Amino acid sequence: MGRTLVHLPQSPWSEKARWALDHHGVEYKLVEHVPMVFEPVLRIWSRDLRRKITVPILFDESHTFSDSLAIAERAEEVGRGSPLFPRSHLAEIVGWNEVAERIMWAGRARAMERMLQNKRSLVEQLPPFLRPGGRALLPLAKVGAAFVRSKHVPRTTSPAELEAAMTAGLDKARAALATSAYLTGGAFTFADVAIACALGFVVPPARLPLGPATRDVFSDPKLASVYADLVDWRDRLIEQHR
Ligand SMILES: N[C@@H](CCC(=O)N[C@@H](CS)C(=O)NCC(=O)O)C(=O)O
Repeated sequence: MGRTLVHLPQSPWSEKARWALDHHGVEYKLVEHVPMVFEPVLRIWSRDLRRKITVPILFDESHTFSDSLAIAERAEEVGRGSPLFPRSHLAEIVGWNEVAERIMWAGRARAMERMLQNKRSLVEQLPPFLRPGGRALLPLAKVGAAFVRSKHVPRTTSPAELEAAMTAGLDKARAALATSAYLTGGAFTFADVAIACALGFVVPPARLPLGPATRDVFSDPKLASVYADLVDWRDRLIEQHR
């Protein structure tokens, strides 16, 4: 099928993978994921019937890369351009990806709660071929969003804990950026890509194709005001490196 990335256009995780692939000039086809519906297909394509399916997934030659970090590493292996994983700072970069994952994990939990209360955003989650059905398909959109929440969001974490998980990571990034325009090694790396994408749960970047209601749901006005400096940094990074 040729090199193919299965993604969710609006998801910060998918953007993390696309950014690395594009940075390295890697060519690929895009297939838009439909939560719940595509899961059995992706299990078969990835030849792993038991794994928890998440996107992005890259199918490349006979290999499956089923995580944004693994996809970025593959991009580095087959692509061209400046390295996103310089060996001298590898451990730090992987550490920053973990920081980003914690911010995103908490950010998604908060965004999903808001989404389930927002009918317009739920309708915007319908796959393109169902969107013309609009409000009539709201119950279906709700089932899809509830499925994604139950798959990824444990009910035991309180809103305060989620906010604390986000601020811990954002404070760490702010401290690192106090002395440099980049998080590690004085150059643009995957650490910057990962944290920039995590800021998608504070203020989504303009370039992500989100419907207006979903843009609201993914935005966190309180954190946006506290971390306006990080959002500015992210926007400059996109201008220079995306
Ligand atoms: N650590 C994974 C996380 C990916 C992830 O959580 N993807 C979610 C994005 S919301 C997803 O696949 N959701 C749709 C689904 O579960 O069907 C990565 O970096 O790729």
